[in-house]
Amino acid sequence: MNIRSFLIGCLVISTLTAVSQEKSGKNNNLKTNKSASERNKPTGDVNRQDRPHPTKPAQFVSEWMNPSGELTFKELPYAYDALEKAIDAKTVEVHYDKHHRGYYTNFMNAIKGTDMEKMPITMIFANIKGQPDAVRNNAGGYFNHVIYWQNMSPDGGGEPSGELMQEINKTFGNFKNFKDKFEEAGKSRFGSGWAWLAVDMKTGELFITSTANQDNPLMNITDRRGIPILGMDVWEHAYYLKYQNKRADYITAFWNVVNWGDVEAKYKGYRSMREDNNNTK
Ligand code: MN3
Repeated sequence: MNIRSFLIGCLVISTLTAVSQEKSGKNNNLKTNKSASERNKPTGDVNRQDRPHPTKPAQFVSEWMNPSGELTFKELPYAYDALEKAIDAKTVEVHYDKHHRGYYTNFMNAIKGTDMEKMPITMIFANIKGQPDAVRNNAGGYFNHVIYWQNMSPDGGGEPSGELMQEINKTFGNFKNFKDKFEEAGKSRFGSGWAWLAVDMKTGELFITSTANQDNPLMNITDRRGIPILGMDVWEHAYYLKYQNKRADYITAFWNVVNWGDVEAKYKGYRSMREDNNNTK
């Protein structure tokens, strides 16, 4: 790895660590591998209808600090038929239980006995250039699908609120423009890949991008590096049973299940990480 990629890797890790340590007093449960139902138990006055099982901001950061060798294959946070407003049960089942599980298993096999077993996955992404395809494809495939499942909910749809909505309006003009651009990123990705809403690691700005295969914006092979907060899988396996060749119809329907509470929590996780990092400079 060259010195620049190493430094960027260290920056990501140091900022993630700072937040992880700062939050650990309040969130001791985040370091354990609890089941989805335990993790998603409502706390306080959270309105589960309005904000379905979002990832907590600190959780989004801390869950990726574990050594990669200790990462688990997470439970799907809902039933296979829960996303039928957009995606049929059979597709969710095969996608989660065969494709996603396969990436996880192959990722674990690819890093077994290497230094990467002890590295956080974010560190692996920050230094992915030059690594074997088995690591790049399967680490990406494992991580990207965790984000994707978290980003959706049977109670999803609608619009974001708060700071995230303000930032979307500031960056894209309005919510419709944002959706148009995000859809375009998904439609125009040739072959298999992903569309992303991400937060620029250097400037903190939102941006939309797409990546091929199982790459993601955390990898040091992308033009603009950022922390992904919303990911849409546009591989044919994500939609073909219901939509066949009509990728655009799947993309339109995707908005019906977007869990904006989760996207906002990921955005806040990034913001708190950045503020902590600035405070420690
Ligand atoms: Mn997929």
